[in-house]
Amino acid sequence: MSARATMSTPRILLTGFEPFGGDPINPSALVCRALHGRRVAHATVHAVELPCAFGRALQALDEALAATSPVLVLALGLEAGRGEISVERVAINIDDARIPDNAGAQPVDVPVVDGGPAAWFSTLPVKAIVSSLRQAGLPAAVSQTAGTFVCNHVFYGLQHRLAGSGVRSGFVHVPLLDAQAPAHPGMPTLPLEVLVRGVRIALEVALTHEGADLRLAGGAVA
Ligand code: PCA
Repeated sequence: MSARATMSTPRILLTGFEPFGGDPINPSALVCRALHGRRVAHATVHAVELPCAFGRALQALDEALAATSPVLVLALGLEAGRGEISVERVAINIDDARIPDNAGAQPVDVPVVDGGPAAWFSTLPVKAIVSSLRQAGLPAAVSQTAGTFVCNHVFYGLQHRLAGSGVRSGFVHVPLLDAQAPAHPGMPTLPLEVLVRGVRIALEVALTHEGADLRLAGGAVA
């Protein structure tokens, strides 16, 4: 495809994270690499790997947003311990790190955005995405929390930046890969192909679902 044609194709910004916490790989980055340049519906995926560091991750996100002017943004991250592709519902305005980030920072109870609202909801049709993933036979669930580490930091920052813009955005946590099973005994894992297929479906639904989200139960009893 010529540069001109590429430029005129609407772009999806897909982000993943570099490895963190001592793991040599982060499945979210591998999914990004697999989908970079691929066509989904009428748009082309532009994938970017973010540093797993408070502040710097949002700077990298800002650069990627400015460079791509996307029609849709999906941020991905790893959550070891979850067995499903988890479509996040809400980002909260707090950084509270149980472990240091890749730059050695470990903020505790610091807002992501000073004076920002307590939370932002995903603007993706989260229920429709989960429903389509399940129909395709993939394990998927709505998640009620993206945690308080760098993933939630990026999710909140993303929603804050795009609030009112009309550009849909949100966050999906993916499980560990099968290849990581030996380093994480007893933890659920999935093959990379399943994650790539799932994220592709999520992008397609996010781009093409019209109107309000589906009214399907996706809640949790605490
Ligand atoms: N997962 C971490 C940060 C980077 C990643 O992939 C999180 O859930 O916050």
